[in-house]
Amino acid sequence: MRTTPDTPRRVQVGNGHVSASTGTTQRKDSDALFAVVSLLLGILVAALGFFALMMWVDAHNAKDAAKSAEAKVSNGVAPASSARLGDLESFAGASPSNAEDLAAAHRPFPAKLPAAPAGPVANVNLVLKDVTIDIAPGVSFTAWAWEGGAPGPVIHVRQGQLVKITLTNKGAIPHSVDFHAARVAPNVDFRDVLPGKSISYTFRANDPGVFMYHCGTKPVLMHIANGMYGAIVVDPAPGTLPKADKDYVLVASEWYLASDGLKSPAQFNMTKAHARQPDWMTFNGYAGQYVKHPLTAKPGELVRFWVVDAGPSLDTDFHIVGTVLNTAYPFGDMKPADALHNVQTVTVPAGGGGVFDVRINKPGLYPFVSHAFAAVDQGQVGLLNVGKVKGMMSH
Ligand SMILES: [Cu+2]
Repeated sequence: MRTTPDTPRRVQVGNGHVSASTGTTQRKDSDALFAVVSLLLGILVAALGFFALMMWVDAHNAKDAAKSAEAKVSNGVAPASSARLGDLESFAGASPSNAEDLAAAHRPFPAKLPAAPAGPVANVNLVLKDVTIDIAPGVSFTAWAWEGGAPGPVIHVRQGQLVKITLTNKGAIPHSVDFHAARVAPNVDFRDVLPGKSISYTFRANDPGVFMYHCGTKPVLMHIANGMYGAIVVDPAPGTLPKADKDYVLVASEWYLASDGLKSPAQFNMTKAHARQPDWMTFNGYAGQYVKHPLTAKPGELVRFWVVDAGPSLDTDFHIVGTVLNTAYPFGDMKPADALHNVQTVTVPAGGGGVFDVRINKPGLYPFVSHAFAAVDQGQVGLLNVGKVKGMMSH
């Protein structure tokens, strides 16, 4: 290395010694010190450079992630990172001071299974409509639902019948109807129907059980959560099941509200629906309606519950307090050989069904619930009054 008096600070580092370019001892000492400092500075610069490189790599990765999120949005997938879920405000349990009176005055959704039509064809007319409904005492909701509210009418047909569906859209936007009991081409029969228009299609009810039906127009989550669902019971061929003395249909569902719905009707909240944080959960569309207006049975009667969970997103864990389910047909598989016996709680999945037979001998008030207990606090509870007993449950 070439050194000159003009460049006294240049040093050569190597082989464990420091050589300086000038002749005096003092200068050699200061040069040595400088060499050490320079060495340390060099290491520092290298370290800083390394961290800078790492930060650049991170920034680059973040940019890629942002680009990929952007691509997902443009593909119609909602960005999960755009909602601040911690800020969600719950309106669970909101009630006016006269809630008890309103609950007593409420006309409960008829849970009793209607008769199936006779003959080879079952004609089903459904009308979709934008209606304001009550989902709990004093809590109203601007639903996209059916002419009679939500859920839609209970449909009852017999295995082997030809079901002729006619759907009329009296709502403001396109809707459709998807029957889980049907084996048809969904792009044809479940297609969107424009406002003011109708659609008809048929399917053979070959599969017995209890099935969900719902609007399948995108975003499906929004259409179901707004109230566009119901249940169809397909009776198994005669002789398959023991005859029930009482048949009740329950449609479980969740409600996601943008306000408490007390002074003015609440609208649907998509952020809560995506977060699966409902304000209310119900059987047949109204919180606790069968607590005030219990379903009934005589001691020893065979009571059959046909349960659909419309969701849109949470399961129902069906349980009857104070007894054990004598026979359960999980998922609505009605083959007696596939049934379960003497079980306590059976899951009904969102979009699925289950049938439950129970025979209760002791008179009393027997709550039926989703035993995922937050659901009970949010309204998914009712009572079976066996033997016309007086009084109410303490819980
Ligand atoms: Cu719809």
